[in-house]
Amino acid sequence: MKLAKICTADGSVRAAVVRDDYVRTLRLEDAGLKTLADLLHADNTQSLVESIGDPETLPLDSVKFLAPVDEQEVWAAGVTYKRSQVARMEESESAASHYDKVYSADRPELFFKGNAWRMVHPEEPVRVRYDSDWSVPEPEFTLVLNPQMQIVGYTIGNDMSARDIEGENPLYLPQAKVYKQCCSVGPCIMLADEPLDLAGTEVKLTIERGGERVFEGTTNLGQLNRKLQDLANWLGRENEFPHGALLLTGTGIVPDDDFSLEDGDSVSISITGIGTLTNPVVKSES
Ligand code: DO4
Ligand code: MG
Repeated sequence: MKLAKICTADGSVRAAVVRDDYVRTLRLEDAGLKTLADLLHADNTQSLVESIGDPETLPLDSVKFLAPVDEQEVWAAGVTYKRSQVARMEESESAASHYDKVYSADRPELFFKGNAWRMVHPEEPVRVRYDSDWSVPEPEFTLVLNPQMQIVGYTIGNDMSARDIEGENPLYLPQAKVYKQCCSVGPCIMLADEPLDLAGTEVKLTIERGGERVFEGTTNLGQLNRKLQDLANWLGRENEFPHGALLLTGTGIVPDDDFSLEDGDSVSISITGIGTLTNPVVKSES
């Protein structure tokens, strides 16, 4: 089952079940709930959804999908795929050994990516910093975690990254990673109600420029060098998330070193079973 946060033609924001060509809105108040996160964090999400009455169905193309996040913090894991380890070691001569070690260390790299309000909605612009000449999108399978750090769902995240700023000095990582419009999530959440076929879960990144495809790459979750629940457990270690969290699990796709995003590009990330997250790219001094 897929759930989303949508905005309808009259401007109201609703939780909804997503089907192939329509959405079914959910009157959360009927179940004593306020937000999509409340529904996701309930013990019996599926049966609650089925019990909520008087639904309205709307064609998919008549609604706007919003970032499916309420008050959760959004975090990210890094260097979880071989491709990311190699790319990072190339971009940062001085810190190459740190990336090398963290790839195989027990403790993963985890960093804060943003609060819920910072998350960019599907179809809205993500940003390249004006002071970066080498920036890329990072297409990441994203865990939706309840306050107990249990995986309740999956979505798609784009961890926009300034490779030149990170490569200059690893202490600049927060500036390379966290700035306005630096992360998009969505378009919906697939409930984690069945075991995942890791190798069968494909992540695909497509970048278009002026209507032409300028980059395409794929990977799959079988390439991820960490267990999903282990990443969640590390995030929860000596930390608390009363509103739950989203955790981007790292990129397994990095364009070649001569590629940088430009103003006007379009980034699409597709993940098996979830859908496609598309965002235009903006780069400007204003
Ligand atoms: O240390 C850099 C961050 C790595 C990252 O974001 C990734 O591998 O996805
Ligand atoms: Mg990343």
